[in-house]
Amino acid sequence: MAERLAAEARKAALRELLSGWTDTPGREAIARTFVFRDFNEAFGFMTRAALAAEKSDHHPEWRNVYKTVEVVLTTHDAGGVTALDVELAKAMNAIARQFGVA
Ligand code: H2B
Repeated sequence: MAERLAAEARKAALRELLSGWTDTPGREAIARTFVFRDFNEAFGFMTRAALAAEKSDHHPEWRNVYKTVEVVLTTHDAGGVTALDVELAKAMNAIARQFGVA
């Protein structure tokens, strides 16, 4: 099982991630809201991110409203944020950049 990151390691990981990810108040999780041009692009992002998530057997909590995708990442098995979340967050940033979202 992946090892849970303590508060400081979680903050350091957030600083390393390019942009947008924040700690989540009241939960050991990281979050980012992505805003795309339209629903087509938001769902395209979700489709590519879903494939990446399934490949690594690590899955997001997320919510889509029209062109906005709210993502929360945590490792349920570990009860907190692990390297698996950091890797998925980086992958999502890279996919979002393919749609012009920095
Ligand atoms: N995703 C996330 N975010 N946390 C987990 O602990 C987790 C997961 N566990 N995807 C995986 C699947 C586990 O349930 C399976 C059995 O590997």
